[in-house]
Amino acid sequence: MYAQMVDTGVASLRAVEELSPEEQAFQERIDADIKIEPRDWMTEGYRKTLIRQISQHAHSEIVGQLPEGNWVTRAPTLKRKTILLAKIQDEAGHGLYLYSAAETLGVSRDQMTLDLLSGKAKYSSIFNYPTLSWADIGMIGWLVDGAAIINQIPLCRCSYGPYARAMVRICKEEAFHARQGFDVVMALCRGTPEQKQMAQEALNRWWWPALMMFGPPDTESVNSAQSARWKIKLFSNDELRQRMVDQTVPQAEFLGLSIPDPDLRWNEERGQYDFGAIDWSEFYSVLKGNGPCNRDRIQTRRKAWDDGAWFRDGLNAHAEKQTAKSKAA
Ligand code: BYC
Repeated sequence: MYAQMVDTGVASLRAVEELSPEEQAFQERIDADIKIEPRDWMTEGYRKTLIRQISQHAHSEIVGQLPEGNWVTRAPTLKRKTILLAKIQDEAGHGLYLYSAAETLGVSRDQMTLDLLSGKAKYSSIFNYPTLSWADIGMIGWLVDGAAIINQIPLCRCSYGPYARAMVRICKEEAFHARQGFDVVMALCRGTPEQKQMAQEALNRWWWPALMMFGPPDTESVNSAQSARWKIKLFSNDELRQRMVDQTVPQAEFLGLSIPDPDLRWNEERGQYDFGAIDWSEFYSVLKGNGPCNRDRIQTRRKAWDDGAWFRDGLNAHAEKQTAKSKAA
């Protein structure tokens, strides 16, 4: 699979003999499944790729709190409200572990935040869609966290030690999140016809964006080949997307919901579902900043950054004072 990904990636890879002796030794360690740790020698490309991916992953966790936060005051019961609050708090924690993992590569958290606010760094396309009804909170848990788990379980085995270790705890927590989402949707599906209809409408809106979360098709994925060679990526975007469809369709059947894809059918020969064409123009448009909520999300994060300036200044002043004190002692 890994070899196949390297072959099908759109970006061409340098042949092994073109690598410097240091680069070859580095690649051999990765091939032997030896984890790369922060103080180990690494190529600049490996470091930059990890900073790009881990920081974007961290930003996704932080921006991902916003569509859910929209429903904290309107959760239907106190129990659902406390569960939602706990979940949102977990996402903040995931952001923190991931920022810390990225910091081990020599980038500061302030720099990563500034890159998000300037639009240089991306975050997951999925969080540019609005949460219009309570059923959307269920869909985020069931589909978005479900997709996140499929994408992130392999990351627990990726080549960079701090990222792999952070992902172990994140995946455990994401498994709870996905179950609570399924529970929200199941309650709606067992409720009144109006509630079931609300769930169906939410599924219709979230299905395709959830499949886009896995990234562009393998034929258009610029980073896949190199990331596969470095074992940052263990499965291709399309392989994981297929896994998502195969896992989710039976769950939708159990709930009595229909997947909004007329071309969806079981392929006996492949032992997998065939599914319809994804509208990649929508994905690229969202990436360019033209999704329904892009501007709103960045504006909210900018405001949070500006509003928190006094607090960061206070922490820094305190830290400087402590350092001066310990030097004087
Ligand atoms: N959204 O060459 P490709 C979560 C970009 S879940 C935006 O295939 P790569 C959460 C990609 O960055 C979500 N951009 O890239 C769940 C690249 O542009 P740059 C976060 C996307 O990196 C619930 C370009 O398209 N999960 O956190 O090999 C609640 C070409 O793509 C997307 C992660 O970040 C997208 N969906 O593969 C709260 C998991 N897809 O960077 C939070 C870790 C692609 O070259 N990340 N792009 O300018 C990954 O596994 C990989 O980075 C991806 C993309 C599979 C996402």
